[in-house]
Amino acid sequence: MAPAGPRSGDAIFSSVERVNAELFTLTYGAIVRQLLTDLEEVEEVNKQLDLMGYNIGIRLVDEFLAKSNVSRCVDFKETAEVIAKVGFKMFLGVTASVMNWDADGTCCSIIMEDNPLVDFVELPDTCQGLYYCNILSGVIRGALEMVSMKTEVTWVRDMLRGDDAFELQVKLLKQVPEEYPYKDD
Ligand code: MYR
Repeated sequence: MAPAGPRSGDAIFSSVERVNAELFTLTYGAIVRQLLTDLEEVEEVNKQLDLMGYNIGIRLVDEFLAKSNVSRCVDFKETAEVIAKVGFKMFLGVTASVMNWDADGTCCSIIMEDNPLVDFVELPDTCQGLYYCNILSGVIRGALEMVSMKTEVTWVRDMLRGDDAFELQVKLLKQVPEEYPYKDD
């Protein structure tokens, strides 16, 4: 078999992936910039990014379940691990850690040390108060709502604000039991 050269399938695949990732990062940056121009108030931009994420999340969960072969999680702890390890890998190409569980297992932090959304990003002073990656909190909230979990997702740490990592707190507010749609008789 011929040795894999610089244009082997793998090399082409990974360079296409890298270009796609960069395009995604730059496109997201352009969206945030446009929202800042259109909405003016940083708080409104945060809300809009969260809403956009929510609308993506409620759709993306189907793709996630179909592609990942993940079966129903036994509890919220397993769900959080699935998001951080499988979901983030599938849609962002990175994994995250789950930490800081509260005593009853309904609140945790998802911590990202590597965040492709912020490659090339530097925020000017006029953007203080902006949660640049707010789309992610919306995506998680939307996706979890579609599997019957009402959550509140908030940023605790943000490297664009000078913190040492990105940390999202995910709090389970309510778990709606899914009903079997047919009677068993
Ligand atoms: C279950 O049914 O309990 C498992 C449900 C897992 C839902 C996982 C949703 C994945 C969301 C991916 C988020 C990606 C963020 C970039």
